[in-house]
Amino acid sequence: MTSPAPKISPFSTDEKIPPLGVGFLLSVLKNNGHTVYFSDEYLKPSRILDSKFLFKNNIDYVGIYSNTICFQGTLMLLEKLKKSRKKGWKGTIMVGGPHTCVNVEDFPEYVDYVVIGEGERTILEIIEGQVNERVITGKKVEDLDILPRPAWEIFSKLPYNWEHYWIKDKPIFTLNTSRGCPFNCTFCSVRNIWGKTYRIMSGKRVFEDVLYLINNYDAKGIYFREDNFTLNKKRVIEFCNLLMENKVNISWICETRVDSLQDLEYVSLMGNSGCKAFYIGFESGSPHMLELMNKQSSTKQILKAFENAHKVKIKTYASLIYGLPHETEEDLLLTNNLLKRQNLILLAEIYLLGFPALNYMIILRKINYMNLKTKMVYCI
Ligand code: B12
Ligand code: SF4
Repeated sequence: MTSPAPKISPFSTDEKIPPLGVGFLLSVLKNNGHTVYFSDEYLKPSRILDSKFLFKNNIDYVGIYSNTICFQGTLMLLEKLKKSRKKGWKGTIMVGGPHTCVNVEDFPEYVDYVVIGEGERTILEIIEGQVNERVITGKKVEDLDILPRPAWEIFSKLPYNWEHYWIKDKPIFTLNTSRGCPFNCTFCSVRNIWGKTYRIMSGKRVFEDVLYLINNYDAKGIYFREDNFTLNKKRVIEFCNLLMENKVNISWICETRVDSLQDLEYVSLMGNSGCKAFYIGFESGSPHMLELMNKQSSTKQILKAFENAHKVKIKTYASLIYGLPHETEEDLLLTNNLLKRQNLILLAEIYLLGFPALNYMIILRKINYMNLKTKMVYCI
């Protein structure tokens, strides 16, 4: 299960896309002969734990995905499981997901297993009775090519948002093909959760997954919803070439950093293979703030990245962070000046709030849909 979003929250929790991490776990379990049920409480809260579901279906393990914003929802699910135990349910409770990485002590004692980090190996070990500790750090999957595909057969039947405003056609599928980040931006929690080593699925594997989604679900577009899709040039080049050599006509979009977009030939190859837009975290137009954020990129690189993308007609969506300690009026002015020089389709303005166990943040994100003239506020 995922955890339901808070009913009232300053963060927007309305982007409903499949939880791919849980999807990997479902596939690993199914491939090892286990029967799985999935309830996406974030997509649509259900009353499954108030019913006789656990008893009727002889459920012996319940696993919950927990992130910080939805943590109250996790607690609510756990309370219901506790009540089921009082009524005689004998099952085991496991939790995993980002919140275990940042505040492991938050989980009540009656939770049997708290899995920090990657779950594919550990979830099987738990079910096979090989785990003795209550709090376990999941073993990292070094070669992501060995992972099964997320459980698309389950997700595809659910009412996720299968479209995206950057791609005309639908359905659009999301993929997550890398883990870890070698950078250490002060505002970001990814390194705390995934570690600094960047691990990837090969270009061939990514291509095969895209083809699978086209052939089985008539996918019209792919959104690589991951921290930095373009970091390993070799695999992205392999992926783009495979799309072109096999004449696969698919639109795709990804999330990236400016330093990955300095080489026009590379950016142009992505455009030729179907890339329609980049979501670029450039964060600030002030060298002083970039330095404080430890962003390891320069304003010169920002300008070059946007120039390269626009040269090959790839649209750009910029993400900025405001309100970090030490930001001055002058820094804001520099950011605004830089923004005026960009031809953005979207701008996400993110405001710092603070976050547990991170360098320092929860951030509010305000997105100005420049072309669409609508607004949205949410956080990363
Ligand atoms: C795509 C994405 C989304 C998507 C899909 C979320 C999802 N559930 O997959 C959407 C748009 C819905 C989303 C929303 C939000 N997101 Co988001 N998102 C991401 C992103 C970029 C990739 C997620 C992913 O696919 N990861 C890869 C998979 C393999 O990992 P995983 O999902 O964590 O699952 C693995 C393990 O955690 C573990 N595991 C997970 N569940 C369980 C359960 C059990 C029982 C076990 C044993 C193991 C286990 O095993 C899985 C496989 O290895 C991450 C950044 C990142 N690198 O992870 C941020 C990230 C997860 N999001 C984040 C945040 C803050 C949010 C929002 C609060 C933003 C908002 N709108 O305000 C909401 C929260 C709602 C929600 N339910 O997630 C933070 C979470 C930080 C935190 N401490 O909780 C992250 C880490 C980004 C960041 N920079 O900090 N997000
Ligand atoms: S913001 Fe991006 S580059 Fe920086 S640490 Fe987070 S994932 Fe890595």
